[in-house]
Amino acid sequence: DPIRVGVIGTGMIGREHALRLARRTVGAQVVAVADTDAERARAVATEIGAEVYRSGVDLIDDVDAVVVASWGPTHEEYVLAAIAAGRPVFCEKPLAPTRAECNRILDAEVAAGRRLVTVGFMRRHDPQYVAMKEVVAGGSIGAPLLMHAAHRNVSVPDFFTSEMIVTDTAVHDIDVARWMFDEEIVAVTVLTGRVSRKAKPGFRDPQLIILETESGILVDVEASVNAGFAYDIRGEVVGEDGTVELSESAGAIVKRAGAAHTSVPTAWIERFAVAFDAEFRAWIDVVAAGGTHLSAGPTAWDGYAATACCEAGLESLRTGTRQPVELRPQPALYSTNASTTP
Ligand code: ISE
Repeated sequence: DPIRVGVIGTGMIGREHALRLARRTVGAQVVAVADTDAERARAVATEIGAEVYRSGVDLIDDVDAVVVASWGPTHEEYVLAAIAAGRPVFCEKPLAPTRAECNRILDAEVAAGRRLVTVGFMRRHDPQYVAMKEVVAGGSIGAPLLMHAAHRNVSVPDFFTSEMIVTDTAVHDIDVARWMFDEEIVAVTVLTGRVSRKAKPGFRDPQLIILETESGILVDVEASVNAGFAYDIRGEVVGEDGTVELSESAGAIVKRAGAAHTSVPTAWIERFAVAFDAEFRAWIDVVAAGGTHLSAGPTAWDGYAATACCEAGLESLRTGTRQPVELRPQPALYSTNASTTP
């Protein structure tokens, strides 16, 4: 029998996830959707033949597994309700915007004694990042010393703030750094300088974010959200004996008339399409296998740690100073395989 999924939140990413699960994920069926905007929920429900629920919490009892893609501040309520109902729950990033909310989710999951939560850090399923991690783990470039990353968005909506460059954009690079090196981040520094003329007044874009890991690996992340030209995601790990970087393009290169041309993506939906497919494949497989063993990819602990780094990043953005990241002791539930790819 297919896994009956309910999707809470049918905005941009929620609709995308609902369609992907309904149409492209073998073994999954989206039977229920909910959104505070009933019209929006109805439109998605019609596209995939799901039922509309008035509230996200009501939908949980009627499905096998839950996707939470609503606004970040609502995540805690839905994730806690799913844990209480014993339902596997895939929650979009952030797990929750504050560490206090994430703590309550960790406590609930620990009390339930099962890893029911998976967080939507899809880069862990991107073939290029996976290949890069294999090289780093394989040891051929020697001990990693540094990582350079760039995360460039074409543009962002009007509601986007300087803080969101940390919490909404660079949060992916924070998760990548933790996962790439299997280490926690111990300090975050956010630097801002000359502002892009394309940024709205008062907006601090671009940002240079420095992450320091437990063993002292330094990660610099350029986060720009008004780059204009492409959705450009770059990463390079520098080891003692060599480097490994994400390849520039998955497409073809055309050479003619004295020039080479290749297309570049302009949106995350396009750049990470394969990663989104793979993250749901992995999740549905785990849910179908009973959902009682390891979660499929990033856990609630990973969500908590990323939020803790973002809180430090926000403080650094405000004060201009380096901020340490202090994490609570890791509950035993997360100690095995907690930050590896399934
Ligand atoms: C968005 O929420 C994402 O998750 C994208 O991956 C990121 O590039 C973008 O900056 C965010 O706003």
